[in-house]
Amino acid sequence: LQSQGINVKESSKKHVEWFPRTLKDLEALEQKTLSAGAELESDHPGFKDEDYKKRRHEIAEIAYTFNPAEHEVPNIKYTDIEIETWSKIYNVLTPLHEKYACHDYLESFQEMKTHCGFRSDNIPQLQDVNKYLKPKTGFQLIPISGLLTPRDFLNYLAFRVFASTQYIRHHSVPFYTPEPDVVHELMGHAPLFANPDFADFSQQIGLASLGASEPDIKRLATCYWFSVEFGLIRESDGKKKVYGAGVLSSVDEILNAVYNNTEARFFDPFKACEVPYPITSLQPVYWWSNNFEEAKEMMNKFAASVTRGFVTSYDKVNHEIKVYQDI
Ligand code: NLE
Ligand code: FE2
Repeated sequence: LQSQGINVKESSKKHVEWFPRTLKDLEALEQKTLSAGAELESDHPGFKDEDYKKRRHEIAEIAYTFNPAEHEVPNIKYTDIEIETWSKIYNVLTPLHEKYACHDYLESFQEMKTHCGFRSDNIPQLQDVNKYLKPKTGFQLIPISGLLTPRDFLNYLAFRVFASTQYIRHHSVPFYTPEPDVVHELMGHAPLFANPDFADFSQQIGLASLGASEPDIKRLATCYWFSVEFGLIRESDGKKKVYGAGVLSSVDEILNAVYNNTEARFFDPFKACEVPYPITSLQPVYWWSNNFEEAKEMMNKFAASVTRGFVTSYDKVNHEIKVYQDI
């Protein structure tokens, strides 16, 4: 840490994990992706499908060679089978969204239909989504080739960068998959990054994760899970609507959140951060906020409680992380 220009007092000197300071540093993180989608678990529906595995490799290669500081995200030419899987999900999800997705999501989804090629017969390209998002909130989606550790994934968010997959789920399981895929990233995550409060909320989690201890990373990742992935919003009419991407991208998860009498708790990061959750099955508990501004304020307090001996902020002109030593 000292070599990077921070004077940590001898007495408070403790080990701090390396963390990215520039967009270029994110390239090093991408090279650390786990398995690059190569080793699918044996119970994955694509496990025995050689063509599917080959295709996952092909798409992973594109992310490997991509440099976030220099390039535009390359377009993928999706196959007919891939587009058919997308259509099947799109056609069932969009009417469900009309009923159960939060207002802000629906609003930017409409715009993305016009500007980013969201259609039943087209899988939108990350680059087209970025052209829409960047002027709105400075957020962008960049491709990764496989799973990142929770630390690395959250670190990207500090830069207003969302690490995104580009492959699509296996055609045999359209309505629920435990893995992120392009349906999850685009139908789930992309639209809300156009909302300034939601964008700030997401970045706060990222900034707090830079150089955080392992237990703090776990707490931040849990907050992320219960909000960005599975959060609900109580709208002004008192009805709870969905904003979490893991719900919005899955027909089964929406139905579970709406019809299965699942529990909903008020999102307090200090409480939510300690609660365990399943990652390969439907959620038993969802957490709600009144609005993104409120969620952002609460996350701000939580982030301030993650002490590391320094605080971080983002310089959006130079796309760099600034580090200030605690006084
Ligand atoms: N279960 C979600 C879906 O099927 O779209 C993906 C969740 C990824 C965290
Ligand atoms: Fe996600």
